[in-house]
Amino acid sequence: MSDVFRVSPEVRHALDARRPVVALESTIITHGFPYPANLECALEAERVAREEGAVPATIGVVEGVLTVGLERADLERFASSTGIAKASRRDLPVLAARGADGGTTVAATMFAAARAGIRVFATGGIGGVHRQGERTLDISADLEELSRTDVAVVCAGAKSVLDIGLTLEYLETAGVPVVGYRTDDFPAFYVPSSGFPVPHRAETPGEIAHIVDAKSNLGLAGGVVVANPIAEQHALDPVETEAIITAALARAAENHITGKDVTPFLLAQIHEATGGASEEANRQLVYSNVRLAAKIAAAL
Ligand code: PSU
Ligand code: MN
Repeated sequence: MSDVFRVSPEVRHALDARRPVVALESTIITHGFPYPANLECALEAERVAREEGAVPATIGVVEGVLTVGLERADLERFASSTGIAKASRRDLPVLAARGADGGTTVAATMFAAARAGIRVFATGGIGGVHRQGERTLDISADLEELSRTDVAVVCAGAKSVLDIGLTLEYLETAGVPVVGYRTDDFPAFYVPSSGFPVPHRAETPGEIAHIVDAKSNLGLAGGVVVANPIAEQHALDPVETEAIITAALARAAENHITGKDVTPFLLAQIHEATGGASEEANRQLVYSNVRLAAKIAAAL
């Protein structure tokens, strides 16, 4: 293909044969979970995609090459190494030039998925406007990517470490459809509701596929956010979760954490504070998103 971009043979064949393919990100492996929970989650997400009849395409930067369809050995290395870069859109050319590894964020994964011709991507939560974002301008590149790159992103909403109201305002301004899957409320990752309504609701994967198709038929560039709430049996207690998130935000401020380190720092703080309960919730919501993404990909 080129020396900076590669699609694995399995993913290439699936796309050529018009079989369903689901993109998966790798920041969740390098920065989202501790080892070995991260490896377990990455492998199980791929297994769930296959169980639903889709080919998984985990995306990352391998020795500078933006790779669609990581090998098992890459997944193991990404999961067990510390110091692999978190790679958002702005980091891709630098990693390519230096031949370095990177775990791709939602933004960078969307870019690679679209370039490969993959239309559906499953993750845990999207980045968004951080609290105080109106002052710090800490707004995830995920939102900008959603405004320009044609990939449907299935997520469990966004964590309330973010300002969810401002995140939804930003998505509206950017012209990004947000569709609640069997919900009227935008989900807040560990809990099924953020208290903010979604602008649109869909009941079936087929309905979502129609929205995605209509968007491209209209010539409207950009993604779609499919918001799939965590199942009640896996959800955390909303009051306890809010307290943990507030404490995590305070520690981030105390430690002067800024820029790309903010999200990984907060995730690690939350995982530590809940002693594994948040990790389990996080894994379960990822698998649920992969299932829904596979069904949307099949419908497309
Ligand atoms: N939110 C989560 N888990 C994650 C991330 C976000 O609940 O692992 C990761 C995703 O890869 C997302 C990235 O794209 O963090 C956003 O980072 P930033 O806020 O620096 O754009
Ligand atoms: Mn940021």
